[in-house]
Amino acid sequence: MSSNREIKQDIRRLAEERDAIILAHNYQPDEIQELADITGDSLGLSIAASETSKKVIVFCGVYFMAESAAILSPEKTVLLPRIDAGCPLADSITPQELRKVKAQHPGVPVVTYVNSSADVKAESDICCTSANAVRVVQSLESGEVLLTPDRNLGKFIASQTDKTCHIWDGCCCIHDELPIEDLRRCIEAHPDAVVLAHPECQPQILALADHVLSTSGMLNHAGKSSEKKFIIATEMGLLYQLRRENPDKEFILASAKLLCRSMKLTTLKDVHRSLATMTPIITVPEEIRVPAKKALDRMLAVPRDN
Ligand code: CIZ
Repeated sequence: MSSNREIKQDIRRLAEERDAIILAHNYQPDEIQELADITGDSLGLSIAASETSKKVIVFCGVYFMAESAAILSPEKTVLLPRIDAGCPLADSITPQELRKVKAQHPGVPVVTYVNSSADVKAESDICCTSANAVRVVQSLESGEVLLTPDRNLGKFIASQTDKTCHIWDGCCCIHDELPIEDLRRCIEAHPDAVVLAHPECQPQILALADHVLSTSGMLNHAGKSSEKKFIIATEMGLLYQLRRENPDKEFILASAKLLCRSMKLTTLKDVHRSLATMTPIITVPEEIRVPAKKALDRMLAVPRDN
């Protein structure tokens, strides 16, 4: 049996041979993030994938993330080392269900969180991330919006805008089920810590947070802040980058329950097998890819805050 060091060396050799770049989401296991050429959030990684000259993208994450890379880079081969790495939030709405809701609200623009399947994006007017959701909604002329699929992100957006928000009832069970007692205990034990919470958490969790941020927002904030201690309310994988980039600061996970099993499926052996066999390849049919890309492109065209 090869050691992790040998497997990593062989992955590097294969990546070179295949002209591949290895991307790892912020929630991946530590050894996968350590191995990756680039780590980040799902959209940031897909944009990085579209900008690289490499022909093969190894996406260490979950299914919808590899789909996003395939939507933005149809000319590249996108590998997802674990084909069974799904996302219950993305699965919480089907395109058929979305079409039904759209029929109930004719003319109301659909804003879909990037944590969704390609065919749901294809039925949407514009995408958003947890970092730009409020800005995307504010950029729309309509006074009414349909927000899918995350109800907690939807409620957070609704709290930040005067627009009428119709919210789909999906959620990320990891963020949604964060026990408030765990967070309260953490705050009591570390009253000097700054609380950073992800908008996929329930409103009563966000009410206890100092800042509501995406994973990239948390990394930016922690890096720039003069504060030294943070309580983190998102999936535990983010602690790897937070600690690596800020060795002088302390990061405390709000609850030991913040663990996504799907995100933790990928192993070094899976990455090795994927590169050796060039499977499983993720593709998105053109009739879905083109409208899904339009929804992503509309989001990317929304001006950023200065
Ligand atoms: O979109 C992503 O990458 C996720 C799952 C969360 C975030 O806030 O970055």
